[in-house]
Amino acid sequence: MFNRRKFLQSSVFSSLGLALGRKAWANDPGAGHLVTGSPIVISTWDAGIAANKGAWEILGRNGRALDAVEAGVMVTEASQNCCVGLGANPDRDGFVTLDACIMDEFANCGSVAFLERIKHPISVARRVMEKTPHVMLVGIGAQQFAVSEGFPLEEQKLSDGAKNSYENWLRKSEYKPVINIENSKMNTETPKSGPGPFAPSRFDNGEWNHDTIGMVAMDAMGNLSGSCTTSGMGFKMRGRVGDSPIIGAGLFVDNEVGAATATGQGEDVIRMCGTHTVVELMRQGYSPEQACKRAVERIIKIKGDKAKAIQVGFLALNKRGEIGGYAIQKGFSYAVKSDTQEKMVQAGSFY
Ligand code: SD4
Repeated sequence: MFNRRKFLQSSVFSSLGLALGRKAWANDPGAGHLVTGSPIVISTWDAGIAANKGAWEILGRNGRALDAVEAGVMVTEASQNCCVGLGANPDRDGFVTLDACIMDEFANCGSVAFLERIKHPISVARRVMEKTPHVMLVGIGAQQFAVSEGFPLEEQKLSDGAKNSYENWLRKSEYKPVINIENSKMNTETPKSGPGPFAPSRFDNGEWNHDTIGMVAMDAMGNLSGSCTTSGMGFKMRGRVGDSPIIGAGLFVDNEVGAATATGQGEDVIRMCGTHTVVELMRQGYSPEQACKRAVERIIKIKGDKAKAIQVGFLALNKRGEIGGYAIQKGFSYAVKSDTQEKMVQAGSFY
């Protein structure tokens, strides 16, 4: 029972939290983005500009944040030349497998993982949320559900860009799927020789590459929602699922507090419940940027020096419309759209 004593305790803690938060806020360079009372959408990386425009079609007409975050990331999923959706890099056996999740202001959530041949995993995730008693469907079951809901089964074919990078990767890593004759099945064992570098944290031509879009938004009613969709780590092991479709890892929304999404090396986001951590830090009074920074520092603490070789970025929005992001490495950027602004922001970084 929530008695008076507990109420007093919780008020003391929330006042303490707010005091801490104000202090953190005062030192927070990202704290200037205050857009209280008006809709706002933010999303990861430069593909976020187009995605935000898609979301704004809904938010700008006072639509619901949930509809906006679905429509927004669908723009990225549909763009064959980008790094999300069926045009993206395949797994190490040459198949594109997609992960996505969505969450609304009532803590309703839906998710799909290891989904093949479906163009809009985010919409399948939403159907899981709205039409099933479950939160998450994976693999062939997710695909069957999608087809039963009327989603077309697309051709299994790599985009030109993905084909090129896969062929390069095969050459460099000398990966050869091995046939296990005894069971006449593909041997899924990791080959001893050269599994090759995974891709989400790869450092190419002077920048950290990425293959995910995470989006969080607040609508005119002040309600929050979020979405996250990805092809996951390029050249991952077959069946690998990252943080992006996992509620609390790649995405978390708490309508009382704020919402956060993550990008980068999913394994390291999962092990510290990344976006849930960011939202809980905001609950304690940290600004979005400070909360993202704290969460990054937690990864650094866990990984030690190994953190130098990976990228993880967090992006957050609180209930007051303040936004912020932070990453392990330089180069993490995010797109912002509101009534008054449309721009890219370079997030701060630990290194
Ligand atoms: C994953 N977090 O599958 C995703 C990958 C990503 O930018 O965000 N890449 O681990």
